[in-house]
Amino acid sequence: MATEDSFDTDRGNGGETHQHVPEKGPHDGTNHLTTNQGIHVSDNQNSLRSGERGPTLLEDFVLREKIFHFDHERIPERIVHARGSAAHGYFELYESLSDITKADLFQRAGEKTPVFTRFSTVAGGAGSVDTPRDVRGFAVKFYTKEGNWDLVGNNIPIFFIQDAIKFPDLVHAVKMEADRAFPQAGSAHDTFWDWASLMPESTHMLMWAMSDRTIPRALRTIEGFGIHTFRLVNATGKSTFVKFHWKPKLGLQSTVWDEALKLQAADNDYHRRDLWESIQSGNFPEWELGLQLFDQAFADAQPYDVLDATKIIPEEVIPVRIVGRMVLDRNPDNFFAETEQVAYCPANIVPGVDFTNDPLLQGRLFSYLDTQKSRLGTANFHQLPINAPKCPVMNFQRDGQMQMNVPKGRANYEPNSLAAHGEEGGPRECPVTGFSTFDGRSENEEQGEKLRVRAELFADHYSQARLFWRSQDPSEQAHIASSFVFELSKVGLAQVPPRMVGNLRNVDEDLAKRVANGLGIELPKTSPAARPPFDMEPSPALSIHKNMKPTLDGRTVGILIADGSEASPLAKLTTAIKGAGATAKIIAPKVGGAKLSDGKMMKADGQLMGSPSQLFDAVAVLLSREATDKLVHEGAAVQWVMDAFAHLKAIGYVPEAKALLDKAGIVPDEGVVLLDDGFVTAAAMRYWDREPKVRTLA
Ligand code: HDD
Repeated sequence: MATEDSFDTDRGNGGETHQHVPEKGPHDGTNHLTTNQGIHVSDNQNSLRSGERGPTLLEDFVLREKIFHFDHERIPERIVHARGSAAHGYFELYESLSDITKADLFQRAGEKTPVFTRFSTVAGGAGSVDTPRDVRGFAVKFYTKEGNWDLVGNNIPIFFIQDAIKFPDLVHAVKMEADRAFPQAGSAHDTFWDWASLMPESTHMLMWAMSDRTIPRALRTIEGFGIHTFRLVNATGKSTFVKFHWKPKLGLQSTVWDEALKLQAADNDYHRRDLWESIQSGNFPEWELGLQLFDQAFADAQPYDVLDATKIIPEEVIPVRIVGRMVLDRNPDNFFAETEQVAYCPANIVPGVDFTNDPLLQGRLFSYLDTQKSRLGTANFHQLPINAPKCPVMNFQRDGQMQMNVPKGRANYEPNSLAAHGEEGGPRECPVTGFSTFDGRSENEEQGEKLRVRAELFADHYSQARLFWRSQDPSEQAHIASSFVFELSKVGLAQVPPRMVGNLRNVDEDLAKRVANGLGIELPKTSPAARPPFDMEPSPALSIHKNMKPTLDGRTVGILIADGSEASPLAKLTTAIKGAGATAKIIAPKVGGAKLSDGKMMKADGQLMGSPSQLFDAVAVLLSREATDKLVHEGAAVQWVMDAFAHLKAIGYVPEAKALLDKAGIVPDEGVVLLDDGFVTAAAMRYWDREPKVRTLA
């Protein structure tokens, strides 16, 4: 038998010395490897065998426990939103909202409430890439003093469907196809467009999905929306309707489609890494929380139904009132325990917040609790640290798989009279502090017979799709039309594209023509509309371009150097980039770096081959003439500047490097500037006007 002294990993290896001798635990028992039963492990390298070359023994509980646990490391992934990244942080209230809600987290200006926020794509599996064209989930768990409130939203303020009963159909249609299991993480395929073209109510959402909203630059640059109309209820019981908005501090920022496609090759984890690194470096992502508040009289006067999740209320009609901010300042300690096991549920609300009769929301209230049981395996998933409220939880719910608590006493039922006889009687209900549901009937919400119908105004499927189209600038419109062409060009079912374009004729004749032309098909007949669409006043708030901030704050600039690059302009440039709040990444042909003009080695952050310009918001080329002469024959270098140009980014260069730009066919415009000529200012923008020079859009 091995004693601690004789323990050595050489055993079982013919006495030869292993290269790696594992570190031993201290003999006092601290920091000692143990089994899950707390038994100290003496050897984590060799299983228990009958003799040096004999069979492994069933008795080896260390081995069996380790393999048993490993065998069950994966849990079922989320039905949707499987791919996600999350972070801890806080919500800070700017002003008391006690006049409109009694929710504790909205009472005291300056108060901070801990949050855990998870962002996700919808269609792809847990191991899929970060940058497909897809809606992004935006789910926030507020750990309030009165229990957990989950605001489970998306980065688009509306949804594909009006009634939860259609959700399984939507998800089946968009996920990989049933027989062939592809494509992964994308909507550009037969079943999605077959379904969508038969569901006119999805048209408004399709407009958003085909816009650049679904190819964001970073999770830090997306908006978030609660989507449904909710209620806020104050201490006197008065209800105010509310729509929740998250506005990113960095402004909206998206990529262009070609860039998003290439990012899938450049970095599968582009968004996950960006979120992690920005928090790691102290550059904390931040959003402001905004509310659109309105009453029943306003709701009654609108030409759409505020209970219809396929409709927005334009910000120009009801302004967004900013009431606080969310800062994400801590990465998870463990991805599985936190990001994977977090269980959001729109039914988790606190006193002062309430639901409406939105039929999509009503169905969600069931689905999320239900799904957690099959995903996390037990009704006790709320006890996992990431899900547990940070306030007392006291009730008579008992037992079940994986019960973590050890409730004391006999009181596991209510009412009981145990307290009267000297025992613990357990908690009791409280009509004052307890959650009481707002009685919607007093505010004209239709209730009565039991019907499977939708309210009349739900039948208008096109007016707001038209509003969205008319609110975009010409470049954004071209992106939308081109996305429809791209997606429908991947559809093999001949009946689908004409049907979809027939629907689009109800949105805008020009859009429909451009899509038909891009597909090379005849303009089909206009699809019949259940209600004739009407024109709404365009809403500039719906445009990304009109809401982007010309800023380098939080962005990344790639600088291409090679042996012989001038040291002092490089130092000046990196200082200026950092001064503007951005990160400078040095890229060189060799990751070890390059020898600068002053003879010093400059270490690179990335090798040219593995760091294409998709990874940066703007690029600078700081090469000597000799290095340029070499790199004009290097595909990766030519592609580096060519892609930056095609992705409408600023390019800064020194005169010695001009030949590389020429080789890439770059015709200088206001975004292509000499380093000394205000490159850092130019780098804060994208150059949309350049696009017609680099690609043909629909
Ligand atoms: Fe959902 C997850 C957002 C409609 C059923 N949903 C999920 C997540 C987000 C959303 C962000 C991931 C949460 C996380 O990070 O863990 N879902 C939405 C939005 C919707 C919506 C904004 C419409 C406004 N969802 C919706 C409907 C149903 C579901 C109508 C079913 C009737 N959603 C689910 C689910 C998921 C989910 C199957 C999968 C994993 C989970 O819940 O925890 O229950």
